Amino acid sequence: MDSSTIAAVATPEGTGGIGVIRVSGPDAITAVAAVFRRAPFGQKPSDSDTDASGGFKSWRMYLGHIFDPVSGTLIDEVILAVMRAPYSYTREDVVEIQAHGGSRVLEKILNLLISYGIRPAQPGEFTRRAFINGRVDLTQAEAVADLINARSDASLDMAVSQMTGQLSNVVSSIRQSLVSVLGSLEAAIDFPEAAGDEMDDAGQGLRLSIEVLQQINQLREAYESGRFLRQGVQAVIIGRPNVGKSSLMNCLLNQQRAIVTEIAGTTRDCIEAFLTTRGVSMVVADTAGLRRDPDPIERLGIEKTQEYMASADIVLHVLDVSLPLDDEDVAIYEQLMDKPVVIVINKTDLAGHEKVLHLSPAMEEAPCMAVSALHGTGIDELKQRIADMVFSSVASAGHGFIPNWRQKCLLDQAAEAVSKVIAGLENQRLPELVSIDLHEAISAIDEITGKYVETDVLDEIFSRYCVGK
Ligand SMILES: Nc1nc2c(ncn2[C@@H]2O[C@H](COP(=O)(O)OP(=O)(O)OP(=O)(O)O)[C@@H](O)[C@H]2O)c(=O)[nH]1
Ligand SMILES: [Mg+2]
Repeated sequence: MDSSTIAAVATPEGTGGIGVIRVSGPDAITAVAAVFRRAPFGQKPSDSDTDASGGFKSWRMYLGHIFDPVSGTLIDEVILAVMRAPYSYTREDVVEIQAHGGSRVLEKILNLLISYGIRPAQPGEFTRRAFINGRVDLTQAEAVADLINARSDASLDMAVSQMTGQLSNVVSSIRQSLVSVLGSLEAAIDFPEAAGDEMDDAGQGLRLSIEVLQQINQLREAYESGRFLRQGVQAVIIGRPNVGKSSLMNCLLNQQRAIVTEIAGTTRDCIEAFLTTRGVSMVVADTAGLRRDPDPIERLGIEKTQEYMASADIVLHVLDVSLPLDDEDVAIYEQLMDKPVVIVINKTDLAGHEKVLHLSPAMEEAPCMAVSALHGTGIDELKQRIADMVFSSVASAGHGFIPNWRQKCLLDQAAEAVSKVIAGLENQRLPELVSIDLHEAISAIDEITGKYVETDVLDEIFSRYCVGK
């Protein structure tokens, strides 16, 4: 265990009203005390403000100045928040210095602390210490990064529930069941003469293993269907040239992002933009209109459109209500196969046109929204429809937890091992052999919560955090 004391600026770069420097480790309090003069300046602190040795009390805030003891120069007026071990974020002694939020001020304070033997923290090192010191498990530590990076209400809610240990609870109950199956197998190995009980134990072990596999599979499915709550939804707007795809994109963004003209084939490249709507974050892509006889540049654009379509989570297929449905519209729709799709019937404002578009039988099955991208009508309803589609797939995903990719890979390993356990119990294989698979399942589960985890895995996880967290 690293016993150094670390410090970092915990607030974002740039200027702000206040900036926080966080210090953690055995020397945190003495180092900060050496460069801090309390207010009211010149007066002795009263007994109630300090502990028996005259030092800072835990869970107290102190107003004063940070100064350079060598030159005597005053650096800033600050508030210290002192949290003594183990009642702190890292379970070590922690001091948070609330200074003014100028980058130069914060840099000076940090350098001063470094001259007192404190070292700059690595990305995520405070949270890593919280994990190493047992304050949080690995799923909770990972949720801290998700919480900071959350760009929508839905991903924020998910991060909060994971941070408060709800995913850990589900995973722990899976582990408990596996351990209890292991217990009965080991009893069968150690006391083979208790043959009568063995049959009962094997039957119960099998039932429990099947239950565990179901729980693991629910979490794996949640990853597939809820991945976009973590990563954002990839939505792509497609359709024939000139139907109003770029106009729709601009309407969704409420900004003139893509060029709109009456010339068919205006958009040549795919244009992406980020959008948060109804608690869902989305990357929307406007694409080149799909048609059979494109010019060479359009052809390249169409190839890109096909790639976007293949990787999209949701497709918005735009049709022009003022034109009859065309073979090409049907052909585009058929390419989508089983992708979630919303048919967007555009240009509903056009007076004098037949406003009912006769869709193909397959298209009739898809959700259909009428809009006017020119006037912005129907756009709110369309956004709501997209959000509903996202949330309904998440709601059907089980516990409401969405594992991240690392956790999902370990769940895959656990599922494979538990399937082998089930097959072993069903075929009455030797308990010694079945227990090998059980151990494998348990160690995959333990890696999710970080009970056993390699250092390089931790390095990889925490390197993605910001410095100061
Ligand atoms: N009346 C009416 N015109 C619209 C509407 N939406 C788009 N348009 C017009 O349709 C024409 C084509 O619009 P775009 O948004 O450029 O269409 P697009 O599908 O991106 O076209 P390409 O990029 O060429 O494939 C423009 O003249 C728009 O002003 C609408 O809701 N109502
Ligand atoms: Mg366009």
